[in-house]
This record gives sequence, structure tokens and C-alpha cells, in this order.
Amino acid sequence: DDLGVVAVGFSGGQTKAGVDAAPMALIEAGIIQQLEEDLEYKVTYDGQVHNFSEILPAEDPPYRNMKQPKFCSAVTKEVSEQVYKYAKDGKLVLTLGGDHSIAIGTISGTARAIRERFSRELAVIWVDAHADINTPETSESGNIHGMPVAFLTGLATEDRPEVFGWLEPHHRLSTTKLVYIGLRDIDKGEKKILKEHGIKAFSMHDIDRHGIGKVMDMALGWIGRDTPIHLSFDVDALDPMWAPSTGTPVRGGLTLREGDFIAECVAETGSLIALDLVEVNPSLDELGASDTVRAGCSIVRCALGDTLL
Ligand code: DIR
Ligand code: MN
Ligand code: MN
Ligand code: MN
Repeated sequence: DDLGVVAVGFSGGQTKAGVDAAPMALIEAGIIQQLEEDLEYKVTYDGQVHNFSEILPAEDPPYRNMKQPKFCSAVTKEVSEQVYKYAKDGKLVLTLGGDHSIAIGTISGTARAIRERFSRELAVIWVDAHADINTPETSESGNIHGMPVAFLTGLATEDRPEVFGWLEPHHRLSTTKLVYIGLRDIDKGEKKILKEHGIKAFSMHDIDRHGIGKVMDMALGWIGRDTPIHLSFDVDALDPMWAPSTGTPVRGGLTLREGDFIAECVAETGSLIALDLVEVNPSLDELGASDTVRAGCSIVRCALGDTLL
């Protein structure tokens, strides 16, 4: 099978340095080689970790409470084009982040490609401790990595093309095609949005109650068979015991096996068209960095079809 890899060394959606180094750490841990040799993918990768310094705006003051709005917008627009090209080509797309703001690029790219190729709507499985569905107005932090789902679903809109105004209807995702897994730290404004729009979410409480097996049955049942799936996996969904090196760790998360199991279940559907692995930050909790990178590599392998037996 054909796989396109995009390495996005971008940290501007939040304020902690180091998440930009994650793609190189994952690649140095052998992720691409494993996909080629063990899983027999035909990999297309330009060999570069893009840091987008060439499109860093001269000035980028906060706008509608968003930090680095122009830079985030320009980077995600570039990522969107790259992911779109691979997905349009029929390639499965793996994006190595970077912070989670880059999903504005990856998901808008696949949503557009899937519309053009199959006249279908994309489904997204968002695995995260956080819902990342703040609008600029509900956000308490101003960090754009807490807003990607709001922009992707059109709950947040903006006319200025240099601040996400480039997002058009064909880039967007329906709130009915979105499923969350692993939530445990939701802002007040986000809770209201989730409730008002009836968005499907499986929190850690749901996983404790039903078990991860039943939760995956329910999540995939909600999406329905034969729907193209984009899996956006924030490594902070895992408990900090397994993935400590991330910008906003939240205790009480998924075990390593639960994370891999989610990825394995998505792989089993045969409907995965794109995968994001984001928010690994090797410079935080340096002793735990290699564990975090290994956990990330494992999730990628599981989602791309590695099986235990
Ligand atoms: C918080 C944290 N809800 C925010 N979000 C994070 O900044 O909007 N997302 N950490 O991964
Ligand atoms: Mn996230
Ligand atoms: Mn998160
Ligand atoms: Mn919070």
C-alpha cells in the first residue's frame, strides 16, 4: 500500500518549545523504516521536517484572543495542501506533529480529497485528553492547539484569509461525523459546545464503565461502516505514566494497551485514510522522552495494521 508521510515540526499552536522536535525523534526511533520493512508500505516522504520558518510572519499579534494567528494559519494551509495531494493520489497519509493545531491542515486536506474522490464525507476519531473545540472566544489560553475542531467543524469562522479565512466548506467536517475518545480535561465553554451540538464523546468515565472494547464498538458504530476515517491521536490521551513528555499531561488517562487497542480497532475497519500523531515533546520530562516516543511509534504501527499475532 502507498503511504505519504508529512513531518511537521511546528509548535506555534501552544507556548512550550520542543514539540517541533518530535518528528525527528520519531523518525530516529525508526518509525518510517518499520513501516517500510515490517508493514511493507511503499513510503513517499520528502526527507524533511518542515519548520516553516520561511513563512514566519514579520509580526503576528494576537487576534480575537488567538496567539500567533497568522503563522498557525499559514502553516496549516501548507499542511492542508500537502495532505490533500497525497490523499487525492489515493495514498494513506501519516502526519507526524507538531502540536495539535496542525490538524486544521491535515483534516481539511483529507476532507477535501475524500469529497472529490468519493463524494463522501469524512469521519474523524479524535483521541485526546482534551476536546480541542474552543472557539477563539471560549478559549481561556488563546492557544490555537485548543481550537482545531472548532475551525474544522465551522463552529469558529473567520473572514480574513490570513487567519483561517482560507477554510472553505469543502474543507470542513460535520459535527455528526466526529467521535472523541479519552476526554478528561474539558473547559467550561467546550462542555457547552459539546452538549449543544450533541457531539459524540467517550470520556475516561465511559471507558471505565464499559471497557475499551465496548467503547470502540460504540464509536465505530456511530461512524458507520465504509466511512473513510481520519484518526487524530494526541499522545496526551495516554496516561502520563506511559507518555509523560507532552505539553499538557493529564493524569487518569489511557493505558499503553488501550491506546494501541484503539489504533488496532481503527486499522481493522480497513477504512483508515489518514493518521496524525501529535503533541510528543521530547524536551519535557526528558527521562520519559524515550518512553513517550516509543508509545507514539507503537500507536502509529498499530493504526497502520501491525497485529499482535
Ligand atoms: C485547553 C488545553 N483546553 C486549551 N488544551 C489542550 O488551551 O484550550 N489541548 N492542551 O491538547
Ligand atoms: Mn489535542
Ligand atoms: Mn490534548
Ligand atoms: Mn483545561
